[in-house]
Amino acid sequence: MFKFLRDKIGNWAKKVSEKAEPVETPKKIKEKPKKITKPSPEPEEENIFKKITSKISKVKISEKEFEVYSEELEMLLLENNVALEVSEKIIQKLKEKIVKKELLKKEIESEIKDSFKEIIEEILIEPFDLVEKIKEKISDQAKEPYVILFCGINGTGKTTTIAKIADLLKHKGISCIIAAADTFRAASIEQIKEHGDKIGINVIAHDYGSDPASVGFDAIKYAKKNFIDCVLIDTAGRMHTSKNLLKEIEKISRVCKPDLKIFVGESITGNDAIEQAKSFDWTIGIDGIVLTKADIDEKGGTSLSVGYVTKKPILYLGTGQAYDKIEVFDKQKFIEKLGL
Ligand SMILES: Nc1nc2c(ncn2[C@@H]2O[C@H](COP(=O)(O)OP(=O)(O)O)[C@@H](O)[C@H]2O)c(=O)[nH]1
Ligand SMILES: [Mg+2]
Repeated sequence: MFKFLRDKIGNWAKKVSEKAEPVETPKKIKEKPKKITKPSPEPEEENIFKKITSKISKVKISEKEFEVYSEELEMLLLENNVALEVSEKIIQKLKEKIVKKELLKKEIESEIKDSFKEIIEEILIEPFDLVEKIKEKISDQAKEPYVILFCGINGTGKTTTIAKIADLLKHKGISCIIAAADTFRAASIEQIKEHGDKIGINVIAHDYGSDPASVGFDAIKYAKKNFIDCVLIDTAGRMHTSKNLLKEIEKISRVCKPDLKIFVGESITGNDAIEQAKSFDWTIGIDGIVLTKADIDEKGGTSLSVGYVTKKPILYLGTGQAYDKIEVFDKQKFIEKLGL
């Protein structure tokens, strides 16, 4: 996972540290005035040795040098699915942190990596705890179910993610039902029902071609009547560029009044996933993101960028096809996976 980005950042840091020019040593090293009152704590010989070695190995990266390196870095980041505005931000921050700073040559690689770590920590949005959020609402006297609407384009893993989340919530003692509001794609109702059977969760479905908003509405009604804690609404995949289909999801959202709207995107699609997230956010206002297929994402840039660009947190990463292949998005864990 995220192998390419990790290696690229590491290799770049190494290269910069190898190429960095030593700070110019002064022509004459001024003789230190002899201290009469306080004796030197270390032998004179050792002091001189330290002074010389630190002078030789100290490096400073000039602004000009950094420009050259940063062009290369920008390419590496873009190639690894980091969005343009995020790579620009990284470079600008990195410049502030390392340019013109006197560093020991051996320290420069770790200094760059540490700076990266800080920058990435700043860029990633802190996710909220979905389980806690649901528990907060259902512990309320109102006894209203917590409603989550899932959106995204075709094939990103919405239905699979819903099954995973339903299973996860069930294990946390939160009862769920699923609304099969993808009434459009052939076999979609059978697919979600099959998941429901496997994980032991009821699915509320109408016929194909029926109004998806009314499926969601009925599922909420059923949940209220049967004291079910959470309703997960599956929807048909729609291109983020199709105005009519976006109108339809806007209607589902208006009718069902979800507590949370989650965009499901593929981590492997890079900038496209970011454009999709922006478009759904613009249409219904998303609250969080699930990035699927992180198990086959070698690059990692989408996970790094999508939150920053949309200002919405990544809540979970999908890491495989099985129901338990879902991980809470953890900033520190992500940084660790990048090997920083
Ligand atoms: N490797 C991998 N495959 C996934 C993941 N999530 C979903 N899939 C697969 O992606 C395909 C499409 O998933 P589906 O849930 O039907 O997508 P939908 O059209 O958005 O509802 C299926 O073959 C899933 O098994 C994931 O996290 N990792
Ligand atoms: Mg589906």
